[in-house]
Amino acid sequence: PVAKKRSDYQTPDFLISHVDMVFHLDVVKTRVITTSQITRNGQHDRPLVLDGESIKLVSVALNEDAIHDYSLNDEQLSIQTTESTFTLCVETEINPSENKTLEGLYFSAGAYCTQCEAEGFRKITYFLDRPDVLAKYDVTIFADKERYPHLLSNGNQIGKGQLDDGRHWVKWQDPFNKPSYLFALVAGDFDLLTDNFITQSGRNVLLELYVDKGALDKGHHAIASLKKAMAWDEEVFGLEYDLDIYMVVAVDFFNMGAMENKGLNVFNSKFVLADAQSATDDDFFNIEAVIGHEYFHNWTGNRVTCRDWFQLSLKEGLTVFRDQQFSADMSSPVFNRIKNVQIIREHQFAEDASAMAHPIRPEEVIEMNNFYTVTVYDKGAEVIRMMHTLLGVDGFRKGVDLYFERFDGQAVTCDDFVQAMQDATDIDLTHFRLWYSQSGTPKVTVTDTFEQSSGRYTLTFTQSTPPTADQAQKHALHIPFKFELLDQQGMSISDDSVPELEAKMIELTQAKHEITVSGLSEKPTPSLLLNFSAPVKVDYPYSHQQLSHIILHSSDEFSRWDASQSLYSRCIHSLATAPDSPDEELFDSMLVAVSGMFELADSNPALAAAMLSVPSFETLSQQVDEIQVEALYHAQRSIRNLIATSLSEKWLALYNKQITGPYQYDADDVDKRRLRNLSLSYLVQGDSPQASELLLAQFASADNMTDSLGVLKAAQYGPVDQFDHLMFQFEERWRHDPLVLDKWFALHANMERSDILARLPLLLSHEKFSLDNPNRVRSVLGSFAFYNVLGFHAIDGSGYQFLADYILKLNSVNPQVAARIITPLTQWQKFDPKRQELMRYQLARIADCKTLSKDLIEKVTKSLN
Ligand code: B3K
Ligand code: ZN
Repeated sequence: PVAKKRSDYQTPDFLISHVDMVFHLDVVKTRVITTSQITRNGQHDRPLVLDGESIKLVSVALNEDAIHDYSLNDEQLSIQTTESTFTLCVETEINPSENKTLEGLYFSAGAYCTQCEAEGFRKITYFLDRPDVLAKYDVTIFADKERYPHLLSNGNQIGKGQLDDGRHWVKWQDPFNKPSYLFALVAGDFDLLTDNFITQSGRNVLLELYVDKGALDKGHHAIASLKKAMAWDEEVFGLEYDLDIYMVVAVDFFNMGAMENKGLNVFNSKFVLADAQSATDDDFFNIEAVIGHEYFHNWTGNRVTCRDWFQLSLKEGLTVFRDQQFSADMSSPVFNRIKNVQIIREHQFAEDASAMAHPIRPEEVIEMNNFYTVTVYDKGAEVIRMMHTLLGVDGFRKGVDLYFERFDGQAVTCDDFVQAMQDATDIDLTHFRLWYSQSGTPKVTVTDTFEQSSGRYTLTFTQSTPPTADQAQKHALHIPFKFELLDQQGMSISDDSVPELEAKMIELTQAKHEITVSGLSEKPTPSLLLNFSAPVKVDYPYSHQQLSHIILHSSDEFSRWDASQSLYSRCIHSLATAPDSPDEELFDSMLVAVSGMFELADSNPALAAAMLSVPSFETLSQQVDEIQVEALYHAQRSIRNLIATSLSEKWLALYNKQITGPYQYDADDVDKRRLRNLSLSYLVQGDSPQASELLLAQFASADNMTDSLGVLKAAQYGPVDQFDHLMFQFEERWRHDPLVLDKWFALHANMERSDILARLPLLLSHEKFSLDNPNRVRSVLGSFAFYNVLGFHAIDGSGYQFLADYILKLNSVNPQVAARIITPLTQWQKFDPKRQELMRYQLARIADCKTLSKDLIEKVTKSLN
């Protein structure tokens, strides 16, 4: 396969104004008749070249005359014509039940469903399957009435009828122009939950949620979340929904989280269904976030879409930023910010350090589905956030308003967005645009000097970005770097002769910057990168006293948390490098700081819970040049044990204080459960005499999944027999519910056990496991590869081999899912030479496969270079 380059973009040779589609649904032989109104775009005599893949072409007619002199290959249908405006009718045949890729039209769990982004529409019909061809669609669906009472597509229902043979039909019309990737069709037998929303201009919007039969009660949270999202977008961005109906369908077989098809979102049921018994607080949170995300796409993605797929971050970075703001407004801003930053530090920094490094606007793509990444999404959102910081709340809103004023109904570029932000505010973003083309994680090194005699304090900021696999040369970026200086009382120092200090922000644009503050009586403590104002790493030689000072006094809650994490990291790395000579003084000061954090539990429980948690192995891995797997893993465990044992009384007291009534998903109770389960986990890790009793009591009395799962997660650190017993009971109770069983699968796959590789096959042959279902695959294989540190990275290479075996199996079932779970293998660069070799060996084995999908070819080839 050949890569497409961003620089090769050309406007389409033809445009399509209207599409009429007729579907005759059948499990093995679905017929699709697509009639398009086409016009030549400009003066040229090139043929009409349509995309099409894995479908059977039945017939082609141009202006109602059948034609046969077209040329056809595996990917394209070319038609030579001299007409400049014409009607093209294409009939295709599809086998939806054979389609395990879950892209295009597929049949699963008794229902038909489509997924077209990025390039799945071409698996339905021959078409100009690119986002800059926008058309209006009419869609008529025929299917058996009894089995498929609900026939859905985008827009408004404009007709329906009944045939004598038991089939019925429904016709839909979408009044908005849209690219083919936003097309959707669903047919099945569902339970339907309805509600309505009155927009700010007084229009009534019908809300419809389609779920599996019997799951109606689990839909209320999703509907409530949707209404919150609709109200929030009106309030914060002045954006109102534009159709009279908004449909959401939950399906069990889905490659990702959800899809923002116009007026007809399709969701992974994991991000819709919830009740207290079966869903955790995190599930409730994620449902609200994903429902919000897809809803926000209606403006940022659907009304204004991407010109080409290299611009994906135009809609994804912006929409992630919007969903992050929404979630922050719905609950605790600091807790949300911490979550966002953890994703960047655990996964995006790792991507930058790997063979898959790419800018938020990639330059070269073989398989577009490989670029729905943490870089495009989450770093993309950080880039939008930096503009928000530079422009301010009002400036940002003005920019977004201008963006819609200019581009509503069009397919545009990231540059168009930035230009609108600049034009609306007169803030020069020329240099800032480099964030779109430069990949990698910048490092800002900060040093300082203090001259006691004159009271002069100088801070020096130096930025540099290490080369990445895709790009050797790096330039200085425009970085909004927030900071403050704390005096010994913990007050933030101000000095109106130093504008950066007053603004608590310096805009770094060159390799080096310096600022000087005079007249200080003592050396201040700099609190750096407040609120994580840019997606960079910071290096400053903090003493542990300074970190403790920031933990107590920074005016920025995020930075208080961040300092706590630096302190833990320091302890863990110090123990990992010198396990035999622990730095007692450092550990003591850490323990003093930790014991102080307990005092926050009443006033700021969300922050307290985050501060009392040590950094993940993934975060720690990105802080070192070479990951020493066992040493780092055990050091992290030891520090947690130290915190657990040294403060066992505090943990017990904290546990006992978290009293909640019957389950409710509200901020106070969520915080309490979080602190309760965190305490429980430390009590078990610290081998507290009460641990077993508490585990069993909580397991027996829990009226909700958060507390039940909290028990299992904590029990991992306790006696094996007890853990096994609890897991057994859990499975007995939940084996009928696949979404809950996924949690059980994931816990199993993460277990720290020497025989883990003998246990995984048992999970994979579990009667509820299926390689066809992405949620199951992610729970077992994904959890193992991403999070089972000792198992996956076993020094005999068995973990790598195990994953590779299954990637080869998945290659022929679902290439998108295979290409996702291969990620940990593509991140070999930071491991020791022995492991690097073992990981590359498995990558090479995969590369040898003669029938490898484009998805895997792209990732494997890059990784082996
Ligand atoms: N836009 C979709 C993702 C499509 C992924 C295609 N492989 C969901 C989202 O970001 O909202
Ligand atoms: Zn999205």
